[in-house]
Amino acid sequence: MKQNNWFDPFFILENLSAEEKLIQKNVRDFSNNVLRPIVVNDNRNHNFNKGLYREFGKLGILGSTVKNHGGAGASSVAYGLIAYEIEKIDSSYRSSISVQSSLVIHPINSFGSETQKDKYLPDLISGNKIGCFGLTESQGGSDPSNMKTHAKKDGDDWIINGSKMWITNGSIADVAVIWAHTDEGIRGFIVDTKTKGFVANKIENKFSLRASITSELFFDNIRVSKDSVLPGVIGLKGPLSCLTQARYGISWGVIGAAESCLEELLEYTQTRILFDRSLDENQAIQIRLADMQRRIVTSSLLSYRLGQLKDLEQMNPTQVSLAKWNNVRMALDVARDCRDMLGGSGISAEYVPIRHMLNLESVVTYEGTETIHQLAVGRSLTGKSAF
Ligand code: TGC
Ligand code: FAD
Repeated sequence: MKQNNWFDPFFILENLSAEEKLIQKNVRDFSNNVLRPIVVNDNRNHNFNKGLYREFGKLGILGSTVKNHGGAGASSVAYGLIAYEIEKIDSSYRSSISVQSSLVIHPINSFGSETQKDKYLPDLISGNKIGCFGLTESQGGSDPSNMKTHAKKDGDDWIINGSKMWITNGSIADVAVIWAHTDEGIRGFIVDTKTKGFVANKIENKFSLRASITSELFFDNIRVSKDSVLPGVIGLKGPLSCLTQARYGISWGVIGAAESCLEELLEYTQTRILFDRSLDENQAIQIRLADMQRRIVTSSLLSYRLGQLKDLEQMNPTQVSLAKWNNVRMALDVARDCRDMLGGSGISAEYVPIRHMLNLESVVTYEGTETIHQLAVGRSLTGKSAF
């Protein structure tokens, strides 16, 4: 009988392909050697080092599923494993990979012209250029159809006016994929962030995702050429289909965050002596630990199955809503419970749960809030839209 391994009792990791195992090992080594030593300072100083993008590029984890333009052509399960390993360290670093891969490279690869792909994908995949994705606006991110940003044709050009809020990478990006209303419906534009009239301001004083840059964008009569518009999609399904890709990755990533918290807690409860016995000898503590394992493992099985379906091109948005909702809720609850069982130490930056917990407050909100995913599942069950 095989030994039980607490984070992989159903041998998901053992049964990965040789390529998936190698990708996971490389990303885990990178995370431990490069990201782990810097995360506490990055979090404390509200810092993200742009140079990391080139390192991500060298490792092959930007646009990892793309089959050309320098992409590794990896499986969707491998993409999930990348998110999982990176988010074990911090959701901020996973966010930077999600945005570049799913929200910038994906729309250009799926909806861009061959000229756009040749122009942008090699630099985005190698990390020479950084991208951001502008959908949300201040009047309500849950309802993107209500966006005010609009683009009007002016001869061969387009003129874009409006603003975007809470944009990851906004003030460090070279390239922005901006969604705007046009007379034809919602369209996506690839905008050089140096274009006159493009302003990005970093949002300061966040309690969450402090090692990720979040910005507000303003577009004041930005003039872009007709070659900037993504020709392959019109309508909200353009940005929403990008979100489906990113939400899939998030469902994997948060398992890493939860696992990190439990790993640290297991060690703590073995060595913390209260009432003459170690904390983990108490039934009440064991039940809570076991419950965390139950939630982590069932979430892993869900994401793994979703990855297999994605590779078979059978994944649909309702499955993704269920997984994003379930797994982020799981990770947030696990991080909070781990923080509690660390007692007073749990509020110290010396331990990981409080940082993960605070990060996960963003993750439960972005890429569709928990309520939005519940309502998406509700709509699919009842056939009635209750948004
Ligand atoms: P609805 O009528 O449902 O749909 C409009 C069209 O879109 C299609 N569609 C989808 N396509 C692909 N994937 C999905 N998940 C899709 N959901 C819908 C749909 O079939 C339809 O197509 P068509 O051809 O019929 O036109 O649209 P709705 O206005 O009722 O809205 C539905 C709702 C509420 C679910 C949607 O607006 C939504 O998901 N809202 C949440 C917005 C959101 O998640 N924003 C995230 C912004 S990006 C971000 O947070 C990045 S975080 C970055 C980081 O990781 O750091
Ligand atoms: P609102 O939509 O105003 O929601 C407020 C509350 O109302 C929530 O609890 C919500 O669940 C609830 N609610 C909404 N509608 C309903 C309803 N019909 N019924 C019941 N309750 C409802 N966006 C981008 O475009 N690009 C990015 O790169 C990006 N990065 C982000 C990074 C961070 C750190 C954060 C925090 C956000 C980011 N976002 C990004 C924005 C994110 O997608 C939005 O914050 C999110 O979609 C929610 O929108 P909102 O903040 O306007 O909240």
